[in-house]
Amino acid sequence: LLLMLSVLLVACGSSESSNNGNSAAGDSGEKKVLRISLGLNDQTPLYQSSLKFKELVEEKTDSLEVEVYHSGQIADDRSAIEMLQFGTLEITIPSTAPFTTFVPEYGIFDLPFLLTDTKIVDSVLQGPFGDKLAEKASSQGVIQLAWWENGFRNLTNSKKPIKTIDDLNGLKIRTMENEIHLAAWSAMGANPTPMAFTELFTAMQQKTIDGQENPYPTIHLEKYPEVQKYLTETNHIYSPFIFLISQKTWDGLTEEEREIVKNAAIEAGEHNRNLSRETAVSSLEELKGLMEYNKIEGAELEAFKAAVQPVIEKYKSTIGEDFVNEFLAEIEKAQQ
Ligand code: TK8
Repeated sequence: LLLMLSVLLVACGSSESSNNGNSAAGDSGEKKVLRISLGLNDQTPLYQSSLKFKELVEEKTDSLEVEVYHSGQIADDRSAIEMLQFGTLEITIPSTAPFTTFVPEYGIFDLPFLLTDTKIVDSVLQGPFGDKLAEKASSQGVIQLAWWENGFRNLTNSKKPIKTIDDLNGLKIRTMENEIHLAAWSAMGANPTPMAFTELFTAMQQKTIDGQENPYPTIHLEKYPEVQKYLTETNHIYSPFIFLISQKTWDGLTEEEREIVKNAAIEAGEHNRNLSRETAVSSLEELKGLMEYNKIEGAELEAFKAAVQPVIEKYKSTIGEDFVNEFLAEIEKAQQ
């Protein structure tokens, strides 16, 4: 209830300021306000690219106004998706992992060590296969307008360097709220706990967990070196961000507004991918000076992969055997 109330207050505040601040909408009525809920802070490529989306939309029309809320101020990923379904929030850009309880096929991204570089990622997502998956969101009262990027996930912890798979034994790792991630970390010997991203920093600070995994920009820009000492390059998962708009919001837009919003989501998404990749490189450089860094590779990487193989086999059927096979064929095609 409190959450709903605070969102209502935010909504009231925003339509008020749009009235005061802009006479362009004039007598023709109020501007439609599109609020974006983000989990990450205002230093991240996600936030910067959302500002880009705002700019692109607002330069094309006077009828729409975009407001960007960062750091889970409105909600965490899963709650924000639910708000889109109810029509109490317009846009959110979550990771795919918490969306799999709504649409299981998004679970292809949770199968570890399959998407290993950006060339393959782009080839799989920026084409018919990516479109086909995105269309599946519509069954849940939300529309996916574009693929954005969270990035390749890597492990941090406060306990010890992770050089071999045995080092993971008993390590308390926070995972996203996703069954496959839990199963994968258990299979690798760790002791995983699912948790909303909004709870993560405090959990690390209070040491209720030892470690977590996220892309380099998040680890760096959310200041994890303050509470985590060891950084291990595992590249175990590629996390997309998905640009979602509420079906209810979409239904309330004119044809022209839909076109503007969709194109802006795609164009800002390209900007986001570039920025995310540049930031991954610069963030890692910074992190190497702040944490003890090592990389899992060679025979050790093979041991990690072997440990999660049964998990991949097991969850194929949950996701849909045919769909997983199609995904694997796309990866193979991209590698040629
Ligand atoms: C931000 C989340 C986050 C994700 C996670 O809302 O939960 O670890 O990687 O960045 O989507």
